[in-house]
Amino acid sequence: MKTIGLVIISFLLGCVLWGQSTQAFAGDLEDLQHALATTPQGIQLQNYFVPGTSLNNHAKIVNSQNSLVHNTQAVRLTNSESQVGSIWSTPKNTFKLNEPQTVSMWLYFGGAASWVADVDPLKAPTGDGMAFVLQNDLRGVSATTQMPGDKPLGETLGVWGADTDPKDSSPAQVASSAIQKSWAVEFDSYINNDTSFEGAGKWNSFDVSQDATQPIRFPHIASNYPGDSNSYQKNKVRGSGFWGSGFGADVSYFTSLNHNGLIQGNNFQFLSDHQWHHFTLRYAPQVGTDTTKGQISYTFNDKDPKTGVALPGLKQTVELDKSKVDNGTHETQWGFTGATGALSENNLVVFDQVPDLVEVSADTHMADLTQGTNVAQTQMVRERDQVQLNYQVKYLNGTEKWNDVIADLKVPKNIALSSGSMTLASDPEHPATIDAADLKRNEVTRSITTGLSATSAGATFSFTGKVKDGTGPVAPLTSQFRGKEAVAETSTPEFTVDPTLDLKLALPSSLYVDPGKGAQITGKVQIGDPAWRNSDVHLQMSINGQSFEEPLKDSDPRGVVNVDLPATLITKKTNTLTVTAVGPDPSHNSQTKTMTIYIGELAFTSATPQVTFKGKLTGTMQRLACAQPLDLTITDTREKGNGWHLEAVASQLKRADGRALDGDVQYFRDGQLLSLNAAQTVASHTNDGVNTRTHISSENNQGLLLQVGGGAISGDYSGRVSWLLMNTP
Ligand SMILES: [Ca+2]
Ligand SMILES: [Ca+2]
Repeated sequence: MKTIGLVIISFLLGCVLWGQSTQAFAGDLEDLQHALATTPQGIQLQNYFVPGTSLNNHAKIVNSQNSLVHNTQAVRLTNSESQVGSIWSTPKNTFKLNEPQTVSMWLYFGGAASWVADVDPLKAPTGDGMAFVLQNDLRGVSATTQMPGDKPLGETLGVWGADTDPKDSSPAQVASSAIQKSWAVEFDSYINNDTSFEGAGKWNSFDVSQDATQPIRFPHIASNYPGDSNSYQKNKVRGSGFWGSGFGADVSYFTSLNHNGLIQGNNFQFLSDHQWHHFTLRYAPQVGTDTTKGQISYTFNDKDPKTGVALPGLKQTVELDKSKVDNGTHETQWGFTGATGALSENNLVVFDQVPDLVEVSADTHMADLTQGTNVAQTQMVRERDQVQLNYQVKYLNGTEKWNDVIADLKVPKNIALSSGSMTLASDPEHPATIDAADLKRNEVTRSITTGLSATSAGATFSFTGKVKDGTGPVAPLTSQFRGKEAVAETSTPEFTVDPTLDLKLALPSSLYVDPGKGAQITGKVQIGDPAWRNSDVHLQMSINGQSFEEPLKDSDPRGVVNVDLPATLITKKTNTLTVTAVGPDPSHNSQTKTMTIYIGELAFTSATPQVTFKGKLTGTMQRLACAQPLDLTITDTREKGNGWHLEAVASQLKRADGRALDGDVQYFRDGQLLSLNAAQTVASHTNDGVNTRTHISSENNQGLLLQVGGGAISGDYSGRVSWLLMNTP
């Protein structure tokens, strides 16, 4: 935004100045008080940051006014019109270019002042925003955009170059006025998209998009190198009217900024909405095997500001060319810059993790011990189930110990805790017990007095308890591990409490029935309530699209399931029956069990198609073995207790000329030879309900032989063996 009124936007400036004397200030102050009263939990900053020393710098470290947080400070970059603010890391808190780094924070961008009536959501009157900056500018903590005169140019955010020359502008000239040897990600809450002849070179065109299909219309987040001329585009604009008639003075230039890694909102409250927004920046010190580049991923709105619960957020990943920011030390100063022009904005930052001091993480695991489930996955427990909650904090790495860590843990109120312990990773054999009074409150605040470090890298708080009676959804609860150097937060999973299982149903998983026959379903329901009789419990069943219901029979022993399923419902080879037991109160039901009902059959499922016997006649009686193994498989999927037997009979073997062979086919079994001139039983079987297949093979010391008499004459003979499978044992 601009500080000198021009025709295009002076109407907006007029609005602001009109009531400025007391109301504007009151609006900003009110918003600032709101921001400080609602800061999320962060860390103390005075050891890690110093305000910039550039002219007109308004950045300050201020204390949170939120009584719910502890030892939290905020950076206040700007709090009124026509300000710049910058804050920079101290030497103990640099950004290391050759190491992984994580920085995470909460950002506040003010909002349309409450004293502006009828705020147009498409034109929120706020200031310009702020930028996260890595820099090795020779000016150090006094680095800022070089601006003509003493008025700050809001568009620059105090880090980008100044677009101030409409007649002889070049990207190199603009870049030279920026913070040098730097990389910045901007949080831009004001759209500077003036393409007019009159507005050119008046620091109001950075947000003019080079890509007409992706115009920048709303507040956004984007990154680039402020001191690099490749980050800017020079645009020519021609005047009209008198000057267009041929004199040379009718051309002006404006400069736009290349927005890399763009995350754009879809309204003007994307940034400036009187809310805190979480932002995480992760740096990896190489791209593949290329160590001249780093990779930066930044994610916006990755935590709910009210609950602290993690959200996916909006993410972009960009490459960092280290040569553009490194001065040979392989580290940079880092910090924030912000600026306002004619419109004001409270720009504030609260850090929960700064790079290189310590990197920490926390997570929660909730298990339903009764059901043996992970509640984060099932999102469900039942009344009276036993549950376990583990809160784990980890020290991942860092140059310092994580000091003064306080675990502030919250357990959902509908869990009655029975035990709790804290175990340090460095001393796993000696868990400390949590006091019963803390367990009763479902809240534990406990100091990890040893602190956490590379040698004492974590702690686990473990609680067990029982789900109280009362059904419904349970919202996530956020717990904190807050220490001097970082804050780690973790949330319990979102879940629902379902009614307890007063009824537990047990059924076999499958059943075979004979074709055309009904099925008898037998099982057991464990009835929890002694007042209920069998007939108070109904079985809701469904098979092949038909649903029906029937009560347990009072004539049966307690809890016995005994249902006759008619054959008309068993219409397929494989049928799925679902059964749920329901009590007199429909909120009490069992889990739904599924049973597969197969129609049984008795059949050959494989058979050797042909066997041959070969031999040299000797004029005496001979027995010839088959040249191929015999191989028959019989499948019986009928109900248990059914049997079958197999008979075999062979025709006489004949030559093509009709001459019969002197000899006969025999079956060898149990040391006996059975002539197949007449039908013989060669195998029999009774179904045990478990094994459905029987394999008859010549490898099992049985099979076919050809007995040839002494009068046989040579030739090719053929015949047939018939196998008869009978459904009786
Ligand atoms: Ca802007
Ligand atoms: Ca921008």
